[in-house]
Amino acid sequence: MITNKKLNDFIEEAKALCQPDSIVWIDGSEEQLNELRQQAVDQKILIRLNQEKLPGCYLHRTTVNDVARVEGRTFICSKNKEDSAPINNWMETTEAYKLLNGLFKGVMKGRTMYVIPYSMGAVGSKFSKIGIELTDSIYVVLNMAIMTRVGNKVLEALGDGDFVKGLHSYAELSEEKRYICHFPEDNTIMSINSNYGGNVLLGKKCFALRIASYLGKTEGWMAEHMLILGIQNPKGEIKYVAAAFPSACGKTNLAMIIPPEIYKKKGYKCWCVGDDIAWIRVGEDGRLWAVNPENGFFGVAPGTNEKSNPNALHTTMKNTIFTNVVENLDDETVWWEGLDNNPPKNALNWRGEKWDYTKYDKKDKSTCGAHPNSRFTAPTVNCPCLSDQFEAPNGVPLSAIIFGGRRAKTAPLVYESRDWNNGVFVGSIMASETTAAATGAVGVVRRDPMAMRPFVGYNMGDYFKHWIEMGTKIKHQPKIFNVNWFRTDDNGNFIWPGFGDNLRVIDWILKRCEDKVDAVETPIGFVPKAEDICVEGLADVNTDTIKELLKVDKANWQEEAKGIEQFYGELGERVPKELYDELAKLNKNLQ
Ligand code: GTP
Ligand code: SPV
Ligand code: MN
Repeated sequence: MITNKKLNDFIEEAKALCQPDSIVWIDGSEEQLNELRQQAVDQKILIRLNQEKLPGCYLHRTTVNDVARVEGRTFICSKNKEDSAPINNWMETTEAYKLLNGLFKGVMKGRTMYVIPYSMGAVGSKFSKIGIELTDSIYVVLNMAIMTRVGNKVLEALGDGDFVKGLHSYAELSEEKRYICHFPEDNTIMSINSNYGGNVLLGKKCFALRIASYLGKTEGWMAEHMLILGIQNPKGEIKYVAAAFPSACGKTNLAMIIPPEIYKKKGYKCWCVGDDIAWIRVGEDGRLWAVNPENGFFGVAPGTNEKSNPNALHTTMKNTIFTNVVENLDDETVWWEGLDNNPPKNALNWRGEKWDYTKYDKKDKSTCGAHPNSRFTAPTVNCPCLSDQFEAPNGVPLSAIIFGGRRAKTAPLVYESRDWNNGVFVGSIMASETTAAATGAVGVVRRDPMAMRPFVGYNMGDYFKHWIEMGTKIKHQPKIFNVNWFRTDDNGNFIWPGFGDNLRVIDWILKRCEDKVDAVETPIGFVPKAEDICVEGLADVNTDTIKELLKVDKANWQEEAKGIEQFYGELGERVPKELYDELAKLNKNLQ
């Protein structure tokens, strides 16, 4: 018997609105999930893969018009426009409910409505928060059961407490009627006409970033699009960093990094706490502490291989749902571009069409077997390098915050901000080439402050202000850095090897945090002395290459400063004065 009145009302209202034939509560048991997996297979929602090679693994194909987050159809609804706009799409709250209630009317006729009680963060932990997602999609249920903690234990922890309401229907998967709407002022999310990842797994971007960022502003903490990584040195000490990179710019890869040979030999080890989202609070000791509220990885498949990210690959070997990858018909396994050099000969592409690997042309994305934004949904427990602090109730203390984007030019391999406010400025001016993680053009440079452009649940200027204010509450502030793994040469090739070798840069960052190494001052902040980035064991990189990677080109940065000024202008009058002061300092340094 559920005594939570808000929960009972929510379900009654959703039932009256959506008119499902039946209601099923997700209890979190393997038994029930197995039944649902079987139903999904019977209904051709999932394909059961080779259970010897990939036990507990399934393949799903979305409809072709539903393969990524849809930023153009994602809304932050509030009473006043300025509380959401200008970066977010805005809808007035009452108008939005009217529109959505129209779309949801009778939408679940003939279908089952699943009730998913889920916890972001370990169940019952004092920083965790609870959501209820109502959905007609078995795919959503099975993914949420990997990405979050679900079931009766969550209901028990909820008791008569408060939760985030989420209502989802895949409806008719119509692109024109697709809406992903957030009501931060009401703790509510409504999502309709999609069945893809970030649009529908409401615990993830919708709750843990958009709604949570708003809660964080009101309650004095932060919800960020960040991985959390532990680096263990030869003495056995573990330091933690959090890093914000835009979608498909390397968070999962850095979160599961394997040290290069020379570091391994010295005794370095790396531990993954989270790969996408961090909830960050000021601890009693005056440091920042970070928790990963998720329980699974929703990772980019293409490019994941035994060399680039063996930990991710191993994580996907059991109990994983693959979405929009290649189906190998000979042995019922999966494949994607960049997995290995043996594309399957008898295969279906992500659209479910017969796929001829010999016609594959790297430059023509339409010949790809797997969609560039194809993904795996895998449980965190599968991860060989999962940190033993993963469920620590207070999280892990942060030594450094790292921002980073995908920039062919301009941004150096790494630089350090001068202080907290300057670091907030560095985050606020982040720019990155767009990727396949959202619909729209790929490879266009756009401003993506703190990698949160698509995920801030309120006004961006207010979000910057919140960062500045948090700084005043942190007695022991972590240092703030910016990295760029993606600088290219004149032929468009990446200069920096990236992946495991990124530890060489993190190593410098940690040394800076402990005042163990010098730096060179530039107009934008501190860069390493080239010889302080360890290049031992690297084939194509020497100290001259590092010099090249660290170059701060004045003319490029003068252009950049103009772009920043324009961007701040677009954000409107809520951009805090502190950041305009930082911009003025940058301009002065560039003269
Ligand atoms: P979301 O899940 O969308 O938030 O993405 P993410 O930030 O976790 O990105 P992910 O680690 O999945 O990497 C995305 C793409 O960038 C993959 O194709 C990777 O192979 C590539 N990538 C990651 N790290 C590096 C790197 O250090 N260098 C280069 N050149 N590519 C990288
Ligand atoms: C991202 O796009 O940043 C993701 C994938 O992590 S999604 O969950 O679809 O947002
Ligand atoms: Mn992400």
